[in-house]
Amino acid sequence: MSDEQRPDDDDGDAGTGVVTRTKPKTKKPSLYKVLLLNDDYTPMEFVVHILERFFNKGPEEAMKIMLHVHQHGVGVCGLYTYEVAETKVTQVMDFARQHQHPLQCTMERE
Ligand code: TYC
Repeated sequence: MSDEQRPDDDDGDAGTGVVTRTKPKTKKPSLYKVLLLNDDYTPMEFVVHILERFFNKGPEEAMKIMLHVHQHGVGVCGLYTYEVAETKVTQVMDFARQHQHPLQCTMERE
């Protein structure tokens, strides 16, 4: 059937269409930095342990991050989706409180 012969559909636009998306549109999740803050009381070894235990850092990387926080006041432990970052912050804050250290951990959108 030619274009001239084909009956028009009833939407009144004589068959002009809208291009439809074939690939489903996906959104990348926002990432959040989990930050450790320096203080004068939390032992250095405790901070290194936190970085190994909750952020899966090796001993050398953990030491490097701890010293960065000690010297600069704040440092990034890792980048995570919102819920994972929130869980890390809670785990660190609970663990520090259990050991009566004033260590502070927060998160910030990348
Ligand atoms: N400033 C602490 C000390 O001298 C060590 C420390 C490092 C504390 C990093 C907190 O997030 C921190 N014992």
